[in-house]
Amino acid sequence: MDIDTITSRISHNLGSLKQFTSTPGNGCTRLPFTKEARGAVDYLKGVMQDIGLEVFEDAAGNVFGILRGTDPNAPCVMSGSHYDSVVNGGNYDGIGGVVCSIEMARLIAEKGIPHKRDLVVVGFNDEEGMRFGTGYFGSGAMMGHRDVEYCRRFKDQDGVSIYDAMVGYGLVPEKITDAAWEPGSIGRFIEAHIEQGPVLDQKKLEIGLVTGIVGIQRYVITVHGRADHAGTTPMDMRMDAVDTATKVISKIADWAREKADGTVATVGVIDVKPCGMNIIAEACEFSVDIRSMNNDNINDIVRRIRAALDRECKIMGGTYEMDTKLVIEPVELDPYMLDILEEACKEKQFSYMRLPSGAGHDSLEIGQELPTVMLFVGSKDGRSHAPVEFSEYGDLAKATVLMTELVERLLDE
Ligand code: HGY
Ligand code: MN
Ligand code: MN
Repeated sequence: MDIDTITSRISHNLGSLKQFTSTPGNGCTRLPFTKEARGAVDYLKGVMQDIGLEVFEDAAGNVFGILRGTDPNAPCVMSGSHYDSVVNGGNYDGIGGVVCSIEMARLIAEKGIPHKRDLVVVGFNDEEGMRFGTGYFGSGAMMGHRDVEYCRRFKDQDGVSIYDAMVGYGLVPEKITDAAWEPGSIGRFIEAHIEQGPVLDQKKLEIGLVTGIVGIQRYVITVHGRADHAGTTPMDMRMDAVDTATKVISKIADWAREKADGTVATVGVIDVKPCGMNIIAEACEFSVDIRSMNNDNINDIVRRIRAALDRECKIMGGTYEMDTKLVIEPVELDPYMLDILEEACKEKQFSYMRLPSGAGHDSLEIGQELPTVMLFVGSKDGRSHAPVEFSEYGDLAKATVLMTELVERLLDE
């Protein structure tokens, strides 16, 4: 396996995929069910077809390429990541792993050695949940966790539901359950991804072997007060939604810090209505994203948020709603596959370490039910979800070589 050839192929494909963004010059914005998604999927299909994979898109907007094995009844080995991005994101998050999996399939196809199990490469749709505030739509659909009601329920900031966005993209939401794979048909899942954090970069390591992925809970909370004149309304007669919401928001990060075990909590979105300098806020909507390897910590912070909202809204005389967007538990990743990867790192003298993932991934959804493993490559300065996101193509090539070694073994087990 010529690492330079793999590196140049990855560099070429990721370089070409950069064009599929709605914010050219300001990072990658490739939201689900958009023309940018369509462009990236068509590009990926072309590369997969060039390798000789059987290519198809499913009812959720995922794209698959299959290298057939000799035993159609054997559970397949699947590898991939997501092709969507956040707004003004980077050019490696998700798509880097999709390209690595495709190059891994190419290496195996080029050898032309028959193998027992199908090798399936996948580009998942809407892992980020950026547009609809959810997450893991494509991988969740593949695992049988998405239905038409789910598609109708979640809407983007323009009020477009997943359902309507799917129709606009040419999909039939009523067929979303067709995206579910038969239980037992997928044997193992392998995902290469950028770390999106500072650890590998600071330690100058080439590979991260991911031991587990944090659990995540996401909510959108709306505090309801009353719009009034900012000048004439005495302080004791106000129902100020911002005053009440911020009394809760200001505590959330400290509740995470108190856990002192890597638990994190983020309020990334705050929206005020009617949003006027001289109007007391009628409503204040904010997002909460809580993550930990310890699920009890997440539940405790959610409990404290609810209790604070109850207390502060009672004092203000207002109300609140707490809309659940995502609830998923932490996963431990597969020790058997991790050990094989670790042996391969040693044999190839790739510098590596084992570490948990603070970012969510399709592997978080899939790993709830299937043996799953992830490999990380470093993120320059630990930056991600920003246009400056950068990873070394050579490191992605090394992850590809490691995945190839693992998958070749799994295909014939
Ligand atoms: O939010 C995340 O952790 C991931 O980038 N979807
Ligand atoms: Mn990602
Ligand atoms: Mn991401």
